[in-house]
Amino acid sequence: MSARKRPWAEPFKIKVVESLSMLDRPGRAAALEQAGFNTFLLRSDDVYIDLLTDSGTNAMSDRQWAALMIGDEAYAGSRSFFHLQDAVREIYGYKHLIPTHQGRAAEHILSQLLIKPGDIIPGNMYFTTTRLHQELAGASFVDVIIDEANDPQNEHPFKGNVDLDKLQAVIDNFGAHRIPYICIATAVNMCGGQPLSLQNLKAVSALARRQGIRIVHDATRCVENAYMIHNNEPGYADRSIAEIVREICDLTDMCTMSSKKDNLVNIGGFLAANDDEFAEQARNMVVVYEGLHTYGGLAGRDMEAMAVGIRECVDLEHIKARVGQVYYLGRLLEEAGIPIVKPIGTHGVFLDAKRFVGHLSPEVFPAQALAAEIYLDSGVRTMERGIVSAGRDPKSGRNYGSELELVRMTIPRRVYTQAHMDVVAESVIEVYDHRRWITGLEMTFEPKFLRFFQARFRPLATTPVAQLTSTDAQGATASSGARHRRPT
Ligand code: PLI
Repeated sequence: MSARKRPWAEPFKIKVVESLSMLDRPGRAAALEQAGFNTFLLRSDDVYIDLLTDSGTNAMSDRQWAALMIGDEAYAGSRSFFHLQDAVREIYGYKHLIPTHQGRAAEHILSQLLIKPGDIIPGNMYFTTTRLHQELAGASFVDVIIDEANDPQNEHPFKGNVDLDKLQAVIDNFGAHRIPYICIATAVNMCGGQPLSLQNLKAVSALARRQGIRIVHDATRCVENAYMIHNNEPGYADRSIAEIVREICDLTDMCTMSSKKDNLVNIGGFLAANDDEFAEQARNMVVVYEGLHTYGGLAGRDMEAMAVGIRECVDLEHIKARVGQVYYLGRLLEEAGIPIVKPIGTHGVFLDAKRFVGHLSPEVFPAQALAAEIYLDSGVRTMERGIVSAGRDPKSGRNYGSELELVRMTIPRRVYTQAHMDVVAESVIEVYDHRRWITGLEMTFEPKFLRFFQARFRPLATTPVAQLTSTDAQGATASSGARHRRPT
């Protein structure tokens, strides 16, 4: 073999394709306006390359499609449930499985069962739906992630780690009796898809056990985290991805899962636990909100496809190519000097809007404006992960605020090619070259919950000329009246 052999290539060939179309620039401008400058409100037909999310947007394998045909659609005791239960036990190791239609349904049931008003949930950074369900059940979330996670330029290889001193301080302040569980996410989404190390998780687990506090694992991207441990944590290079996933799960008591990510399906999730009594209560609760405990809001065929996806996603060649593609895009941007979150994450490349559009202040939603601009430039859809996503404290009504102001370019699994990644990089570089002409936004509609999904914005009337260089300012004045005043 040549020493110049590339480190990864897709371990699949393509059997079915879906055509893409692209609106012209005036069409994209009209679509953006209609969507209230929120990429979540665009119609997918108006999108060229869709990097909004990696959730439910994966391409299933031929084996998963074949599995759909053997789904058992029985209301009760479906054979497909038992297939799924076997897969969850084999890969994740938890004893009890409660299927749900997606991750937030598992979060809802878990939060309602474990939280009482006034409780505190420490965790390694919030996730939007997870924190909302904790709050709706009466708890407050406290972030105990290491400080490095909030610095996009810090190259710590495990930025998802828990700061043990912060965790101990929360326990000392509030008392273990007010902490029903510690919420541990793998491959932490909101800070850029950053993994935690097994060394850190072992320490968290030991501390939690000493204090008699459970650990709830958000296992949504556990396989991606396991791959980073395999690559970067001493002692794990020879361990299989499945072994590492199992070691992570064994250090925790239960998990919530959105199977729409790692597990390679378009819909599905679950709650899984080792505790018999908790599982019995969850099985009872799932009947109220989702469906019988042997399907939990899923069709039998969905459970079959998930069972196959759970085993496929721990294949080393698969995960190497999946994360390899994210790195490919990240490196293109790094080489062009674009400010991105480092290290490159596992499920997407995150632009650092604070540095990308440094002339925009946080009140004018820099990351939201940047995501809109990228769509306008090329039809590439990305999303905001900053102050809009952070939302408001339900008690005080104040904006939570966010140290990180990011645009997430999330890569669906097995969907796009390297040429698509090149197109994305070209567009981001183009937008970067003209970044000074990007104006901020004002929010015109704010929904009560998870506002980033449905909020609407309008562009501020003028470019902040005072903050432009004199050459930039001339350009802005010359074409006054237009929002995007870059030269064409
Ligand atoms: O979208 P759901 O309800 O299947 O899953 C909720 C959820 C829970 N935890 C984590 C870490 C997630 O990333 C997550 C969903 N994430 C979405 C939709 C995303 O775009 O990242």
